[in-house]
Amino acid sequence: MSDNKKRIYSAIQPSGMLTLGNYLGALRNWVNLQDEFECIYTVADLHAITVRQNPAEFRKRILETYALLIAVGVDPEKSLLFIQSHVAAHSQMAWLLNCYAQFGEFSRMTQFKDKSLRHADNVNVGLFSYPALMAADILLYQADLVPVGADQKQHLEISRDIANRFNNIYGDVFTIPEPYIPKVGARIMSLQDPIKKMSKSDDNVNSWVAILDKPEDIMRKFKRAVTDSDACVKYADGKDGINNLMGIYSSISGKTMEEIEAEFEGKGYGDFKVAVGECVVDTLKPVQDKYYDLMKNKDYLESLYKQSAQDAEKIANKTLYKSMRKIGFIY
Ligand code: ATP
Ligand code: LTN
Repeated sequence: MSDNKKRIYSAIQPSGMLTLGNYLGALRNWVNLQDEFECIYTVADLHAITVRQNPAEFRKRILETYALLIAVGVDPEKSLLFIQSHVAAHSQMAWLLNCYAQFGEFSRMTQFKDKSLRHADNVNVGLFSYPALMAADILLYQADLVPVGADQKQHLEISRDIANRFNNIYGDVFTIPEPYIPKVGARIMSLQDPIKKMSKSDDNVNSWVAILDKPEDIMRKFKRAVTDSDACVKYADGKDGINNLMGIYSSISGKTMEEIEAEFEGKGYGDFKVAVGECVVDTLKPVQDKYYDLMKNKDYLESLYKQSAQDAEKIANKTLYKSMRKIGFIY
């Protein structure tokens, strides 16, 4: 890894099947940034246990997520790609940063409010202090830029606040990270309730398209997508369902909203939904083929994640020890 390129850090939770929202909002950018930047990407398994996971499924899903990241185009030769829990510094740094974050600021996090409503029987302290672990991830690697979907903007702001607060006390320890949010695709909505974001942990399987969904399932989900009674493919306030489908189509085809309106002028929603479904199927097909190939070679995956964790640890420990020394620990 070269020293003069700016550094990118991002992560994704292995909390379910990765969705089209994850792909268009985040992963596609991860791939595109690899030539210009020094990229570090993580499967955020520690974050995922803020919601209860079934052990056997969780173990399987961590590896699947790792393979899927390579299948979408993260190149382990160019970028560091590792599993968060394999580098102990993430948990250690999260503890330190918890002590530089305020109860009040964490209480205002929308994700915490949403998830505590959705998992009312398990509002654990980890769910609350989730942003400290996320700040630890980013700050350990002195990342300049963090590619994420729009829903993570608030978490990034808090990471910046924590970093600034720490630097103000101890001098320049952390690089202050900037968010990198795509112009289109930053917020893909649920196909069943288009005012909610498409989320892989949504119980309604028809609300999301998984990257690994079979073509017939993808087509069915798009045909059933909730729209309105207008029957005119036009981007407008109040047409959340159609706006979302147009956003997906635009994000994949590169066409503007005006071009899409012209293409489907005089055609009904049925034709439009089929066109969106087909372009999604075509985009995901090569990713799926690569994924199934990779999963045949678990030894290869294991050698990759072990090596990357060792490489990541060297960078992470340097920042961890520097922060500890600044705080006054003996080590
Ligand atoms: P969960 O439902 O378990 O909270 P998630 O689907 O929101 O998970 P994350 O692992 O939290 O996924 O997010 C991974 C990345 O994908 C983040 O950068 C996030 O901003 C982005 N992302 C998630 N959902 C969407 C979406 N619907 N549209 C655009 N980007 C998204
Ligand atoms: N909270 C993020 C996942 C995540 C992350 C990060 C993203 C964990 N650590 C560090 C960017 C940088 C999410 O997407 N829900």
